[in-house]
Amino acid sequence: MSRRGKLVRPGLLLVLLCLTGGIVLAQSTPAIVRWHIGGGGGTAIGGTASISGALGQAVAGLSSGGNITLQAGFWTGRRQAKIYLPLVLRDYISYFEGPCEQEDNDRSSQANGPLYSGRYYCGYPNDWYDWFYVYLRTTGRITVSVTNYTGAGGQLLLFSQLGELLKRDYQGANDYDLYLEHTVSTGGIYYITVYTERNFNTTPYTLRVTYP
Ligand SMILES: [Ca+2]
Ligand SMILES: [Ca+2]
Repeated sequence: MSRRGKLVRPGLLLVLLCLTGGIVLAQSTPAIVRWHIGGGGGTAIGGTASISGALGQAVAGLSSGGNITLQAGFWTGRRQAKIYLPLVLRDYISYFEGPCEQEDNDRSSQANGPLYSGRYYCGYPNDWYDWFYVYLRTTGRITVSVTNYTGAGGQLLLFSQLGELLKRDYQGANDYDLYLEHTVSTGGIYYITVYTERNFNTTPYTLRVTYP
């Protein structure tokens, strides 16, 4: 019998300690090495725990059944595909869908727009100022019409992006329509204001703008 037979080599001892530690951890402490929160961004909180999700990152991976395969996320093992966002988005404009004004729209920085050319929008003469704007890619004629207008002391105004008054129409006596047209020499943003002095009410007026 030899005492050497009872010795444990240092390397083997380290492996045994690691295994033992792993067993202890598995028995007493839940461990999540890697995770991903699917769906949108934000933070879910319950008690003292909170988990943050990654914005815009869906659950990654493939799911398949039969001849159907669903793929979500960006890191899915598929071959790389090149897309050219600057080309896709170069002429993209996110137009104001309406159908009615969205208050507060009481100053240029709150203006609803850009409006589609030729679309009918509704607004309410329920306050002093309703601001809208259009975006022209090129020069041309802007026409603005407001019909079924039931405010009083009304005005329809067209401004340049720099705030220069380009055209104005005053409401006349027994007048329920406002109209202006103006030819602009440069493209860009133009602001439209429906001004109501009094007789505020919630009968909708119809606003329609045309431009090239
Ligand atoms: Ca309004
Ligand atoms: Ca307003």
